[in-house]
Amino acid sequence: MTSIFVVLIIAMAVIAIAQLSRIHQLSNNLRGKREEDISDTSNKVNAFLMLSSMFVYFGFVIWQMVVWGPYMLPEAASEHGKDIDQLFAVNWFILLTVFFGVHVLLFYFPFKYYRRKGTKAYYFTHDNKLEFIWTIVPSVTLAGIIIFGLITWNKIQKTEDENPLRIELYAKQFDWTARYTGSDNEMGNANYLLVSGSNPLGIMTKQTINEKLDEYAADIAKLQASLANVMPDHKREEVEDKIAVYERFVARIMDFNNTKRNLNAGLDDQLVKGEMHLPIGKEVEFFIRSQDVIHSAFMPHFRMQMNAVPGEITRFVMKPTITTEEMRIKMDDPDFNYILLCNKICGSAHYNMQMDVIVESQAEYDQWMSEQKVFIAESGNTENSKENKIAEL
Ligand SMILES: [Cu+2]
Repeated sequence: MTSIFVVLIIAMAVIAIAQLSRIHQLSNNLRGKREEDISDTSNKVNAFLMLSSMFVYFGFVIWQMVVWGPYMLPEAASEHGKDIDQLFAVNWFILLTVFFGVHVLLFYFPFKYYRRKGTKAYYFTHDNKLEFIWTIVPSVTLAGIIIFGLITWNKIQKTEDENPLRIELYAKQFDWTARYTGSDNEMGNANYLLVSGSNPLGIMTKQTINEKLDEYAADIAKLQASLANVMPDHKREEVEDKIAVYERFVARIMDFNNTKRNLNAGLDDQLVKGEMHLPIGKEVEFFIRSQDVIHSAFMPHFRMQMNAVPGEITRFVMKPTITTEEMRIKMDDPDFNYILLCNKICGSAHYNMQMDVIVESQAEYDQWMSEQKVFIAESGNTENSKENKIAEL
């Protein structure tokens, strides 16, 4: 009932306004005034409103900067991070200069040049000098930003250390696994065809290859046996197709054995979850992979981010410069931890796809590393010493 009443009031108001403007128009006609005639006073009022909008707008922008400023990231905790921050600073400087410059002109000109009776607009078709300036200045500025960006890009793609710490960041819905190379400092090969419950990263060793081959042999045998049953033609075709696919997988997995890959490199790899440790001042070369969809390895405090793309290995080179302990003191927060996040919305639990990162002294790192299990132990093999395994091969 009330809603009908409200609608009625609104309708009446609209009709009243329409009638009022009609009366206004008619009275103007009677006085010989045309609709398009706008008084100087009304122009002047609009000009002042334009100028005051500028102050309100700038006030709002500056207020936002002050309010959100304290939530910016603390100082970069990596070597290249300083370059990234500098890149940001340069870009912000250019953006803010242009932003304030353009808006001053945008608001000030309507104020300065509002229409006055008797003045005529100045008119010109084009100006070569002006065109030249507004083409060259942005081109040079953009080229500068791009060159600066490329130099920084090279730094995060090139290792300086001859023997950097190599770590694989393996993404899947919805967690991270960090794989360390173990004592040989060589990351074992991996392939998605070898992924299984006991080998989530698909690491390539003699054992994981054979396990997978056995698994497929059993599956194929089962499928072939099922062909003896009576079944409709389309169903039979389906089974035969599946066998063909599995046989192709088998051929590719057999090939892992035949190629000259080092199948021992993966044996002592160390897989960790939940918490990843890094020694201070040591260059780290990250290899980033994904099992399912696109994820993104994001460590904001180190100014590091790189997509994890299925079927591809992406890289990022980084050297931490501030330990977790030092950062806790700097930030006056005893609970602070560096963090690895997923920065690509990858599904329902994306928000929780994270891992703590601890930066510590080499000695502390070595101690932690010595407590981490090696891959072979994870795959359920009882003889888990590397020597035994290699001897067996
Ligand atoms: Cu993700």
